[in-house]
Amino acid sequence: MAEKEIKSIDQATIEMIEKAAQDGAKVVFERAETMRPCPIGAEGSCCSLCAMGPCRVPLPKGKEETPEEKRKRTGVCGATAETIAARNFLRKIAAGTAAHSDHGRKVTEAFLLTAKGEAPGFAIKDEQKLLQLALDLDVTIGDRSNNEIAIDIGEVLTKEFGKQEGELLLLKRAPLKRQEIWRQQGVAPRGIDREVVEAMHRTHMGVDQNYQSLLLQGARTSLADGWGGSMIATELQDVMFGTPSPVHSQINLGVLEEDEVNIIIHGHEPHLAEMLAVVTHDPEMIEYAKSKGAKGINLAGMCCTANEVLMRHGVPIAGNFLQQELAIVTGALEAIVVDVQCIMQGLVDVAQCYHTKVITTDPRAQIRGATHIEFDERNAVEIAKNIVRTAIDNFPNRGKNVRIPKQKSDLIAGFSHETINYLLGGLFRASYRPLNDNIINGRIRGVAGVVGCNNARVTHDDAHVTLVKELIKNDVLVLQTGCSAMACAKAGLMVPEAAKYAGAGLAEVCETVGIPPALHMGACVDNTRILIAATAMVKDGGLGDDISDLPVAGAAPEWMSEKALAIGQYFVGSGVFTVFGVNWPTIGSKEVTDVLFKDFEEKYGGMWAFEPEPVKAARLMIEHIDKKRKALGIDKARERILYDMAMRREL
Ligand code: BF8
Repeated sequence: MAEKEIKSIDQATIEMIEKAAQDGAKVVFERAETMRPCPIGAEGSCCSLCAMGPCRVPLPKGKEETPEEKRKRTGVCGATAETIAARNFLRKIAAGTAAHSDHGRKVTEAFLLTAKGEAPGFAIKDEQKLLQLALDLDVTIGDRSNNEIAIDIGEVLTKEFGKQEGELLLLKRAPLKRQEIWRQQGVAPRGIDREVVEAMHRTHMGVDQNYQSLLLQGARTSLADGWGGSMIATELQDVMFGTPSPVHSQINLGVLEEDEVNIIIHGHEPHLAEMLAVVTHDPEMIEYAKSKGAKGINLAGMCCTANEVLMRHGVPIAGNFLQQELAIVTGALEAIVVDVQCIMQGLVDVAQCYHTKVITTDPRAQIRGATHIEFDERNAVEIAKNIVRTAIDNFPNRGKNVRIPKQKSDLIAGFSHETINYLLGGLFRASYRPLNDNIINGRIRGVAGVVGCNNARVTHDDAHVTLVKELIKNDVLVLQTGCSAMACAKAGLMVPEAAKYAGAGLAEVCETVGIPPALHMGACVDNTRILIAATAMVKDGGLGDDISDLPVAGAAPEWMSEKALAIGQYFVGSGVFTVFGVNWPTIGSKEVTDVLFKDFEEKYGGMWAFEPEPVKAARLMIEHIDKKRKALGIDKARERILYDMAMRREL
């Protein structure tokens, strides 16, 4: 991994890192300097699965390994470097799948409570999507009420988590050829929890010690995430809270207000955030804020909870993963309210230097030193009001050491699969046909999903923005989620005017349809929207009969979480070439890495790659897209367009 030269390309972030240093607040950027990453763990060569270890089996540096040296590179139990790297990789996928899927389970529980009328304030909002889901799951519609249908859907989907045999029901949404590949390879997941449990069993000391079968379980587990837990979360959230459609908002720390009560909602699950979006507009709450000297209440988001309420309500976003502590450093934050995942324990320590209250709300994600106000869908309005009142009561404690960065960028979000379908084809003939046609005629070279985290080991936001700019310059339409979408939105790539960064062909399509060249599709669980969009492209015809035939590629250039690995693996297992940056967690075993980077292409039509330099990563993606165009016989159209572009650029 190359040493980073600057901490962030985002001025608001740099300004707040400096303020944190002046204020004596230790934030992630400083901690990353004092805590160097363990090189043996980073390459997947440390096994800590039993008490005979931890055993370290690092790859010898700077020289070719002899067969004898390789034979000796084992743990105390004899586990080879291959077994150790593959086990570590599988455990990470299992953890990532567990996180997304436990989110999906929580949504399903809330969905059932809503359908049964036991969650006041929540409702079934998207009837069309409810009925589509009923059709997909063979749930009877007839003349039954929406709530009756929803109860059946909720019960069917609840069983998907604990199912022991057969296949997950939503696999049927994939192209038929893809389903056959999964069956042939033996990776069609049976039940969501079953695959996670089996992954944990296989990686226990002394169980599966064949790196190839461990990696196979990695594929199966991740597919239980992408076509299971995550997809259930996205679908039910859309039905309950509304399927996103284009919405204008703003992003970066500059969305915080000097004279209002600032509340940030941070994490991943949208239930509480949905209720906060309502309650912060309640006149009674606004009056209460005024009684404490504030002009109003300002709700903003952070990380993927932010993406959820941005997509559906246009709630502004204060920042992505590495900015969470910096929001406190502004001195203007009354409360940071968190649910689950990607919440740094450092928040509590940073909050000691300011007046901010860190409020945990989920029994699964508690932090010592934080205030815990437990959320329960059965009493959502009252609990949300209690949280908002706690923040308002904290407003008079705000000190004089306040500095809110000026930076905030406009963005258009809300590009669900349904919205793209509608924007491209219109209400009565919604389809992906215009997208496929423009790919076939070469105006659009291909489509890329660029997703994932920030990572304090590399310059904040830089790889996301550089990679996406390179892709759109080369006429690749970019679909985004998570912290990557936020990075590009801050850089101004998510407004229609950003078409100026695009190649001539893509710019023409963006201008005609009125969309940005990088489309915000939501939170990390919403990567399933990209799977559905890819499937829609296959089904619309002209681009092959499987996702692996499409001129598409994926990337997570600043990944850090286990969820990112689960996502990457389900994209690979669904036939997509996927490039990760930062570091690669199986480098300690050439055999394991070769399976993931090479053999997987034969098995799944998609494979992994590792490239930390973002322009080179974009080049790899474009090469793959061109390879697929050639296989489809549509490379000739593209050559003609390239000639036109070159001429236009010379003008
Ligand atoms: O689920 S992109 S840092 S916030 S893990 Fe976390 Fe990574 Fe951000 Fe959302 Ni996804």
